[in-house]
Amino acid sequence: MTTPTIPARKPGGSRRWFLRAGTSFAAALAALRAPTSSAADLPGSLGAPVSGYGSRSRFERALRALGNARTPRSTVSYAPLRDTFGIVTPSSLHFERHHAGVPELDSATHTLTVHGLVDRPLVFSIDELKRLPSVSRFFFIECSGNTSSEWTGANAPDVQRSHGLTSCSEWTGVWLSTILRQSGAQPGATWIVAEGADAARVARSLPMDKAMKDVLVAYAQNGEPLRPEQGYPLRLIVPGVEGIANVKWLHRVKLVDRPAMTRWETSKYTDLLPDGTSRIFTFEMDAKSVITRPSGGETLPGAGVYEISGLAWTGRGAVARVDITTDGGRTWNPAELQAPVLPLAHTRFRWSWRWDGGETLIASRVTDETGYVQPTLIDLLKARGRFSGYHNNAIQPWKVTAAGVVTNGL
Ligand SMILES: Nc1nc2c(c(=O)[nH]1)N[C@H]1C(S)=C(S)[C@@H](COP(=O)(O)O)O[C@H]1N2
Ligand SMILES: [Mo]
Repeated sequence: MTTPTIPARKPGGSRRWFLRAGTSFAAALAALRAPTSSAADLPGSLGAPVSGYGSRSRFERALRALGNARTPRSTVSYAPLRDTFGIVTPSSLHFERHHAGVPELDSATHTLTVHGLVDRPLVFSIDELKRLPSVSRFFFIECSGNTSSEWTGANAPDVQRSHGLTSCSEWTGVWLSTILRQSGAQPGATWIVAEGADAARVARSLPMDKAMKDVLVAYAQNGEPLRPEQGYPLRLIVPGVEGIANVKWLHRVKLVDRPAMTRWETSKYTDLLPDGTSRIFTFEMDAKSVITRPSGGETLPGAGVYEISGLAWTGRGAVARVDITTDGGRTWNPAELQAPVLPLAHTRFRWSWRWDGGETLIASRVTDETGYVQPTLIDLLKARGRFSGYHNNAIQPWKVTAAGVVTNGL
């Protein structure tokens, strides 16, 4: 048997760990099992037949974690970020946040009304929307309440509970600008108000320039119609902007001359500051990253090489770099960014780590293309002055004990 050779890569490439480790990958892994005869693994009978709509292997168990257990009906569920790969969140595991449950809407009868300060009020069926020029893009959504547990010290046990209110999908639909050009906007129309057809009638105001720039009226997600939980049959995707603006079950867009000041942009989703002013209409999500593997709740079997992997994103464009520390912040090393690095989408990063078996803290820190650097929680608290339920984008450390137990390092 010959020893497999690892193709040479430029320094900084994906084999960088190998050069650092100065040993073979196999030796660096804690325990590799010797191969056994595979004959016993061969099935003795035919496998299952084809099926009309696929499902995952029964050996896979990752689930959304349901929040708000106190209330009779959970209104939030967290994506299992540790158990997802690449940059697309499977639709079945996309986080959920609904203020009044998931309405049952029929795409055959659902309509979108465009009215207010328009030249021509219009009503579109879903089929009519599908006749307009379509566009498909990868965008993340993040609830501005994501990571709120980490503000207070009520530290979440795992990355699902601490960071699972973000997900990334390929969305397909029509630019809102295409639709608004059909209705025509009157001169005073400086804002739009988008409203959902759920029982809460969630509605958010958006400035007209954003509405005309890159807002998507989406009817599909990851290659199939939207999931009911994600707004079937129609939702707004407002790239980079806090989750609540991404109005689900969209049935109405009204052109107006001022923001509507709905409940969802005043009493909610506003951060009161110590000086009595508030951060309101905080549209763009600040750059944020988190290591998803290894992360809270897992146990490393022993010293050796581990791939550190995680997600980074920013509401202001593309991720420029991610740095990793494995020594509690003394030194930082650039992680490899998995192509494609798309603006306003999750970016997957990875770095191979040779753990010496000692207790340490590991963390990631993103820098976005505007030069903004993800802050520590202490710096963020200094800037904001006090705990707020929203917009915590601080660096998330995970503590690794000598026994390999990974816990929240905050
Ligand atoms: N109509 C409507 N749109 C809504 C909501 C809602 O409750 N009703 N929740 C908002 C919030 S707070 C967030 S974070 C995102 C969550 O989108 P998702 O459930 O598809 O992850 O949808 C937003 N759009
Ligand atoms: Mo949200």
